[in-house]
Amino acid sequence: MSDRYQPKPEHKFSFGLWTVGSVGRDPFGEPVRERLSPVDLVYLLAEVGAWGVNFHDNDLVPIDATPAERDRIVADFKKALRDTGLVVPMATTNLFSDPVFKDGAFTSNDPRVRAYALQKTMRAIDLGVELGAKIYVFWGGREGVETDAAKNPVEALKRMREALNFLCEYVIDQGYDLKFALEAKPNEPRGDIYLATTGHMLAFIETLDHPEMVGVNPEVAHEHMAGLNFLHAIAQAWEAGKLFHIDLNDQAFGRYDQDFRFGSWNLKSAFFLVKFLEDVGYEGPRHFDAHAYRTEDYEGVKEFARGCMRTYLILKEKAEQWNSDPEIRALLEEINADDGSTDMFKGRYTPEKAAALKMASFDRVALGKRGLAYERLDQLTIEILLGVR
Ligand code: GCO
Ligand code: MN
Ligand code: MN
Repeated sequence: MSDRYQPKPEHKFSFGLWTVGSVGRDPFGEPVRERLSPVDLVYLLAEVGAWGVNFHDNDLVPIDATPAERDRIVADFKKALRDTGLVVPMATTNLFSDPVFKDGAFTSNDPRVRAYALQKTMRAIDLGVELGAKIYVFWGGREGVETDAAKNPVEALKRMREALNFLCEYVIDQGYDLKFALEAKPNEPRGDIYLATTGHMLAFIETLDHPEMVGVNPEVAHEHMAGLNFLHAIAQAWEAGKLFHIDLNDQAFGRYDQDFRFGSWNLKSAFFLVKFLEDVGYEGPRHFDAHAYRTEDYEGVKEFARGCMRTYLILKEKAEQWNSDPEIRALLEEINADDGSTDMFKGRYTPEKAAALKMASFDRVALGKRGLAYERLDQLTIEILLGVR
């Protein structure tokens, strides 16, 4: 194996405890792997070369742990972090597993459940910050419905806003250095989940009391489940200054929530995604929110984790190759050529520009006849990906 694709801390590759710790349970079958402790998982991640480990509160501390148990678990986990050098870049709350959240957490119709969800989240924020997290993810897996008879969707949005505003104030009040990243998903486990896409989240964030503290955590699989172009989602988030975190995995369109190894399904989408993150200089964690196939033992889980990072680094190299390929560069130059003939119409509106533009003449037929060479450009991309160029 070439050293070029060895993960290093500067690549900021992270995994959730729930990803490599997945025991392979699905709606049709029982676990296929024994459960490893959080400490074992930290060592496993260190062995494969990861930089960071993320967790839901209850991945680390069971929901019914006593304060003494909590303190012991946290102490053991901190020791494993010290021994391995792994960091905790992100933390989050499990607001979906326990039956209390069967109808949502922040959007539940029951005000006692909403209050409990806030309490649980404040405690989980304290835990995340104690372990060094700088990003706090909100994934509202149960914030939705099977039937719209059950909840008023406008009321649901108001409840979500109230909860996030409350929690932003909590973070400010504690003096924590912590940002929030909202993660959209269209469905699963609920029939429909509110704020279904990254685009929905971006619009919602602007309605919060502290929009500067809140960004997004887009996930490849979630946008693909909705049939959307993931690159376009993260590009919009990036342009808005809101790409605080990212969940990398893979997913066939139109299927159940697959959480495949990064790059294992749609190589071309994965390529343009890596190219984008590297080209713009995204500096956040590259978090893999994926699972090994249910067929695997823990050797297979390690292969899965290594594969996520290795594929990322290979695609990063391919992106460099794409950017410096002379034929691609020449094509891009031609595609983006500007003869300066429309310079006087560019920029902000003025009445003079509008009047001049209305009088200008364009050779519409010639413009429509121009071939754009995107076929060649795409074939060159494919040949780079296939390794023949
Ligand atoms: C999913 C989600 C989760 C979240 C996680 C962190 O589809 O189950 O992607 O894995 O990312 O809860 O918030
Ligand atoms: Mn997911
Ligand atoms: Mn996710």
